[in-house]
Order: sequence, then structure tokens, then C-alpha cells
Amino acid sequence: MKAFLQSRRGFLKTAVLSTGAVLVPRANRFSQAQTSNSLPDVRQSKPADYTIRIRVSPIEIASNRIISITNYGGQFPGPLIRLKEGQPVTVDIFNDTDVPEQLHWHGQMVPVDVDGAAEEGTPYIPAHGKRQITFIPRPAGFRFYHTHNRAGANLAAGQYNGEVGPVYIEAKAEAGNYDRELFLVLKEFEPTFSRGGDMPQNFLPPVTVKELEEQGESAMKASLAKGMPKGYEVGYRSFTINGRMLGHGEPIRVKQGERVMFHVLNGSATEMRSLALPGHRFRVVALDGNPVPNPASVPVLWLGTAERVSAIVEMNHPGVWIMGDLDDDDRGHGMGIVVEYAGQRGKGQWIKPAPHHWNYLRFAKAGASSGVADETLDMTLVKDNAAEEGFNRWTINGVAYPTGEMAPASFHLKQGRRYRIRMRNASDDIHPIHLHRHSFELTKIFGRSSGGVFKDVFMLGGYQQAEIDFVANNPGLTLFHCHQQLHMDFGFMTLFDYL
Ligand SMILES: [Cu+2]
Repeated sequence: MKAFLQSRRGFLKTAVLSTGAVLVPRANRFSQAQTSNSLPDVRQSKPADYTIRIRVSPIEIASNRIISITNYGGQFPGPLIRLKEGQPVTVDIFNDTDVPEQLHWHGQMVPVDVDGAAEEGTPYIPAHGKRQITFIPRPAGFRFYHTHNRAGANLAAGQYNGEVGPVYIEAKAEAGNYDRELFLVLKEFEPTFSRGGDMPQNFLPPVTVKELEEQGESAMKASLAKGMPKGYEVGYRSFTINGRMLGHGEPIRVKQGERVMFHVLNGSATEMRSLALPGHRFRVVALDGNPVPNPASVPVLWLGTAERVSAIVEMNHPGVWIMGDLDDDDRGHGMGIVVEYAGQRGKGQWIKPAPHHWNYLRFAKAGASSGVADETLDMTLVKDNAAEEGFNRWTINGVAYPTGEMAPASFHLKQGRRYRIRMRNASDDIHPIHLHRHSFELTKIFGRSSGGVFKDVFMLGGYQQAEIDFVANNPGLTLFHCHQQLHMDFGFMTLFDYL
């Protein structure tokens, strides 16, 4: 492990909080180091660079608060996996649980048999079995791995569990104007169902489409008039950063003048998250691991489910602070971590930041137009309130991806063409929209053209419309879905194939 770390940019110190320990590669092909435990297993075709074990085990999220969850390697978050762009890597994935598993390499442009989605045709990692995969990590930047099992009504399955871990893919030449980097994984535990409940989304610019609003509101009224209750939503009892509730675990210790790169991942199954550090600003340099054309400083980060933000904070406001979620209730139940300056003592202080809109356009190329697409795919997104045994059913152009089944592709791509997806959200819910195996460019959001911001998840607000472009450059079945687990599991999913 030591040799591995030293082989990267020597001038930077890498620090990971204790719960996000670096995974020890079994055979270190990067440094050519041989260790006594790297002897090849004769049963497998090649020695693996990494081993991931999926298991159920107790995880202590606060003093004497110990939950039992499925996780990676007996810890939460899963071990940080560092890869090198373009350099093949072999990973052994052991599934020590009773349930077949899918491990998705979120944000990477990998083949279908590696990607980790049964709907695309990735083989399952059998219960009490193993899969070995080899792939070429790309593109560089902050990615992650997580389960892609559907959970449905089972709050002990899918991403309600602890199956989330960060991945960092190093570029061939890595620029870094900072002193050290930290990975933060935001995650809630102990989920329960409730009827209805509103997801906050007033942090997005309030640019809604009247026609969509009328459609959504009248459908909801009609449903309630028929005596339907509101569909189930999920809430949580405990909230953590890197697997620890606020006030438990080690603080982040900083020195005045230090520039800290935070790689923040929202590992939630269902929630949108915010993060602020009183008296400090975040200079956002990458979204979903992709450098933005126009880095800008903001007081608050907002992340939809599965989104990542890489932001540099200059530590220039000594004290002991709570870096946490804006929501008092969520922060009160653990969504925060203490930042402590050297030589400072005392309890962490929280100061509520001024209201602020989170707008992706802020990081876009100034004055950029959206370019020209070869073809536009229209998608209207609709909620059928409580239509499936009390759960909201979600449709794309009137079609719900069937629960518990596989469906054929609904959209057909030609390799090399540039596609524009025009999404119209006829629901009041916010949707973290995700495309597998490709990245997309935000080309029109909040009614404005945009360019240069490439992502793999973006938040489409209630009754909003947006356009994203992607190039069909990675043949094979490709899943497109809402990353909100409840939405995905109850229909909000479709497949692209290549003709
Ligand atoms: Cu959704």
C-alpha cells in the first residue's frame, strides 16, 4: 500500500478519514511490488489487483449505535479504490451474502459485462460465489461503486444498505492546486416508509413549465379524489458522513492556510443533500468527477442521489466548525462532521448560510450554445400516484419498466451519433437522472443554453424541462434511470440499445 501511495503525485499528501481506508491491492501491478499475500490463486485466470467482499456485518455509526447492513469489506463506506486511467485492472468480487449481487461502476465507460446492471445483461455475482472482472478504468476523476440491485418494497436491500464506495481514477498528468484531499460519503441509514412527504427542492432555480404543472397537479387531484392515499416515501433515523454520525468519530483536522480538496459523494438511496462549512466557500472544480470549464466559489453544495462534487476549500477561518447539511433535522440526526483547526478547542459551531440557489450553469462555459444534435429523444416523465400497491408508479412516455422483470430496449442508437434527450418532468418530484456507460453534457437547463458541463447524474426539478446531449460511443445495452431508488424500482428506468 505504501509503495502504491508513493507512486502517485509525491508532492501531495493523501489523507482519507479512518472509515474510508485505502483498500490494499492484493498484487500491486502499479508498483510491481510483490508481497507474501499476492501469490496467485491457481483456480483463477489471473491474480486480482483488488478484492472486494460483499458481506453483512455490524457497522458502528455512533457510540454503541451498531447497525447490521450489507457492505463492502466489513466497513462503511467501502474501501477507496484508486485506479489509473487507461491501465487495465482486475477485480475479484466475492459475494458472501445469500442474495445474488450487481456491483455497478458508476460513471465509468466500461463494457456491459462489467458495468454491473442486470438489465443491461451483466451476470450476477452469485450468492456465496465470485466474479472476476477486468476492465480499463476511464475516464479520469471521481467515480464510485455501488450495488445495482433493485429493492422494491424491501428496505433491507439495494442502496438502502451500505453498498457504496468511492473510486478515484488518476489521470496520466494530474494537476492539483491543493495540499491534500479528503473523500466524504454522505449516507443515511435505518430507513422507514411514510405516506407522502415533500422533497425540498427550492434550492434549484424556480424555472418551471406551466403546462407540466397543470398536468401533474390535475393527475394528483384526480387520484386523491378517488380516495387514493399518497404514495410511499422513505425517511431515515440516522444520518452519517463517512459512516459516522455528527459528533462521533474523528474530526477533520486542518491548519490555517491549507487548501483541502473535498471529493463529496451523495451515497443516498433516495435523498438530495446539501453541505456547508460556516465561514468558508467551496471552489467547485469538478462535477461527477469531470472538470468544469468555469470553476466557481459557492457557499453551499447540493448533491442529488449519486452526484459527486470536487471542491477546494481554503482554510482561512480558524475555529471549530460543523460542516453539515442545511436541514436542521437531518444535521441533528447526524448529517455533519466537525472541522477543527490546529490549536482550536471547543464544540463545533454551526451558522446557517444565506439562501443560495444551486445552479449548474454557474460552472458552464460562458456564452456557450448547446451545439447541434443529430437526433432528439423526447421523454415525458409521469407519476401515477400510489398506483402499484401503494407505491408511486413512474412512467417514461407512458411506459413503466416492469418491476421484477427485464424489458427490451425502448430507444435505439446508432454509433457515433450525437443524441439530445429532452426531458419533461410532469411530477412535483425532483429526479436525479442517470445514464450508464456514457457521460452527457447539460445543454439546456432552467430555460437557458449551456455547454461544457459533463455529468452522469443531474437533478431535474419538479415540473422542469431540460436537455442533455450524449454521443453514442460505447456500444451495448445502456440503462437510463432515475437514481432515486424508489423511483427506479417502480418504473423510472429505460434501456437504449445500439442498432
Ligand atoms: Cu426520480
